This record gives sequence, C-alpha cells and structure tokens, in this order.
Amino acid sequence: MKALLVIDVQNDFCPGGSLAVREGDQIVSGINRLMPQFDLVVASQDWHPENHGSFAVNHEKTPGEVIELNGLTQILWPKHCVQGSAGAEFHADLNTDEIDAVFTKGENPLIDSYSAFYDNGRLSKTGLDDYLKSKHVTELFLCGLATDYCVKFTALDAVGLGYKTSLLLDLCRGVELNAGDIKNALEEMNTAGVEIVESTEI
Ligand code: VGL
Ligand code: ZN
Repeated sequence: MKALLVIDVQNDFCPGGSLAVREGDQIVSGINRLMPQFDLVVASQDWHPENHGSFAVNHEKTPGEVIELNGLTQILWPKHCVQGSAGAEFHADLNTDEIDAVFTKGENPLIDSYSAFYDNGRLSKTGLDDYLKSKHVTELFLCGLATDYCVKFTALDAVGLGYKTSLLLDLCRGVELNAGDIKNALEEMNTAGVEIVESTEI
C-alpha cells in the first residue's frame, strides 16, 4: 500500500502567513492532482497552543534566535498555526475531500514537533505510524512545507520506522533561514535513504 503524506500545507506557511515559505502556495494544485493516484492520503497539521514554547513572543525574543527549551535546542519562530486560527487552516485550495486522515502535532507547549511521527524529543508518538501500519502502508511519498524542517524530520523518521520513503521535490518548498538549508536537507534525507523524485516520475 502506498500513501501520500501532505505535510503542513497551512495558511501560515504560505505567502501572507506569519511564517511564510516562499512559493508555499505553488505546490497545492500539484498535490491535488496527485491525490487520486494513492491508496491513502494523510495530512499533518502544525497545531500549537497560544503559549507554545517555540514562539519568540512567549520569551520576549526575536524569531530566529535559539534557546534551550526543556533541554532541547529550539529555534524561535513567529507565532504560527495557533489552534483554531485562520493561519492554522489548510490552504483553501487544498482538496481536503481526498484526505483520509489528519494528524496534528506541536500541541505540547513545552516541546516542538517538526516530524509528523514524533515530537522533537521523541517523548510521544502522534498516532501516524500506528495508523499507517493498521492500513498496511509500506511506501510513503512526502510533499508539503517546509522542506528543511517538518518535511525533513518526517522523512527521516519515516525511513527509521521502516517505510520505503520518497520525497516529491517539486511539491515541497523550504524556509531557507540560512542559505543552503534546503540543499543540505535534501542531502541529509538522501543519505538516510530517502529517494528524491519529481511528481512527474510517478
Ligand atoms: C514548521 C517551523 C515551525 C514546518 C513548523 O512545518 O516546517 N517549521 N513549525
Ligand atoms: Zn510550528
């Protein structure tokens, strides 16, 4: 069984959003077009409480600064994807009718969660792995936002959990906080065993 995993295609990560990823909205139509080719389509949603520890404003600091949050290194972000806010909603053009299940992450204010499988400290699982295994999924194709954060960490965990994992390069966009971040993320994924493909190849 093959599943398409759509990572964090939410308004705050699209142009006009609080943590906008360049061209973040340009992947939506391609994702929609691909959905019918899959046995299963699963989406993740970054879903933070107002008091989340990854928000710079909650530490009176500036986005981009790095702190230690409960023993883990944490990049501080603008406030984004607050539960129930418009910014946390999926991009309006994303075909949610084709999505079989949604997994939220980042609810615990004390720890961030880039991967759709585990929080950054691997203290808890989201339920995504158990769900995919219950559906006998063995192969994952990843797309979404952002290449150098949530997509990367989800892909690395997917390989670690035993899935044959491919990244749909043209259907991802990255934050690129520092020049080279996207390229480095792709190299790291590739080295870990993630196949980097174009959506036209599948
Ligand atoms: C993400 C930074 C903070 C992402 C989420 O979806 O890549 N990045 N929260
Ligand atoms: Zn977040």
